[in-house]
This record gives sequence, structure tokens and C-alpha cells, in this order.
Amino acid sequence: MPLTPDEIAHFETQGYLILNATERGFIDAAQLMRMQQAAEQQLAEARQPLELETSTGYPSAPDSLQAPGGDTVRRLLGAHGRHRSWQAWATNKAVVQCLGALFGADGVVLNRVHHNCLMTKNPRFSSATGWHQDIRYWAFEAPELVSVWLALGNEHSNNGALRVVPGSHRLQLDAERFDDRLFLDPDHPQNATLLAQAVDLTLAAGEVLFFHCKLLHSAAPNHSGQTKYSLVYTYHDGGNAPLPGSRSAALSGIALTG
Ligand SMILES: O=C(O)CCC(=O)C(=O)O
Repeated sequence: MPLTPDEIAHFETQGYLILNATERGFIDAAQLMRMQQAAEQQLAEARQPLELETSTGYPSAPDSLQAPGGDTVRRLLGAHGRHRSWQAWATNKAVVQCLGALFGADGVVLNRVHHNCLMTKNPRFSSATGWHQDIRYWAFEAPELVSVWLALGNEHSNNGALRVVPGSHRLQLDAERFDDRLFLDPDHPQNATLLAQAVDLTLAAGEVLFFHCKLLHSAAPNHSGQTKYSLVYTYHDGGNAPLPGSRSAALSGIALTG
């Protein structure tokens, strides 16, 4: 069994699960180091496709390309095609087996449109990400996708790690509770009660967070002295197709076997 029944139950009830990829033998220390080195090198090269902090429009992002920090990278897109070590992680057999235990009755598919990125958070110029569900801009037959977030360095509340509302993936939240960019409206009276249940996630380098696409999450800017790097891929069941013509279907998925 790739996951214990308790781990599966944790994911089902809480909407997320944290495992240590090196301790579990998914990767060894040398593989983790290659991914970390690739992250530093790829960020220094800053090749397209990428997303800048300025283009997020998030609170505390630089306002324009000309502003101080205006060229700060937030996400290096197309991670699967960028480096051999990142591709090996995206298709890691043990990770695919874990995903197969969480869904995957019809096989596990890596979606190359969504996430498929290195998330970076710069210590001087970074923004706050409001409360949202990742499914907001994705279009699939069923809202059932899982993202796999690998911490390449330590992640904690001081460098902008994720906060989540456990169990929120199971809630039916009315559209009026969200703003027009589909961030949870912090001024809505019911949202304050919900957000009081939020927890800060702490990840050590090499820990991997599996989380459901409806799990509410947010993150603060990076207030530490070092860039934060996380490698993030999104997967779905082979029986859950992206809607034809949608952005989610823009690139073919990669079918993986467990
Ligand atoms: O690292 C962050 O600020 C959050 C990123 C995130 O939640 C997202 O890109 O969906």
C-alpha cells in the first residue's frame, strides 16, 4: 500500500496530506539536491514561459514592470519540460501510486496546463495570495484534481508558506462569498467564521503536500531573507476529462501508470 488507511482518511476528510518524500524513499537526498539546484539555475535564467509578480495583481506585488522589483518572477511555467530532475519528479512512480490511492480508478493523468510550475517567492518583492480554491479557473467534468506541492526548501509562516482551511474541499460555498476574481471575500460575515479554522502549514525541504483542488488556501508574502522554491504539479483521474475548448484542455495530459 503506498498510503496507509489513516493517510487516505486524512486526505479525504481534511483535503490535504503531508508526506516526507525522502524519508518515504520517493526520492533520495541527491535527487532533491538536483531539483533544488535546478530551481536556482532556472530562476537565474528566467526563461519564458513565466509569470511575474506584477502580473498577479495581488496585494503588495510591484505595480508595474518599471517599479522596483517589477521584473520579479513568481512562477516558472512548464516545469515538466524544463529540467530532467523535475520531469522525473512529475512522473515519480511512488507519487503516482499515492495519487492512485487517492483517486485514479481510471489511471492518473498529469495536467500540463495547471500549476506545472516552480513557485518562487522572492524575499524583497512578493505578494500575498488571498483565500481561494484552485478549481476556480479550471474546467473539468468533475472538480476532482489533486496538486502535489514539493517544498524544495523549508516553508513556514515567515516565508509565505500555505495556510489551509481543513475540510473546506467538502463545503458548498455560494458564489456570493467570493469576489469577482474568485477570492473568498474577507468582508463577508460567514467567511470570518470559516477562516478562524485555518491552519498554517509548515513544510521541511523534501516534504510533499497533496491537496484537493477545492481546498481553501492562501499565503502571505515572504518575509525571510531567502527565496522560497516549491515545485507544483496537478493530476486528475483518467476518467475526468478537461472540458473541450477550455483552457484546461489546451495541452494534452500525460497518462501515468502507478
Ligand atoms: O504561494 C502562494 O502564495 C500561493 C500559491 C497558490 O495558492 C496558487 O498559485 O494557487
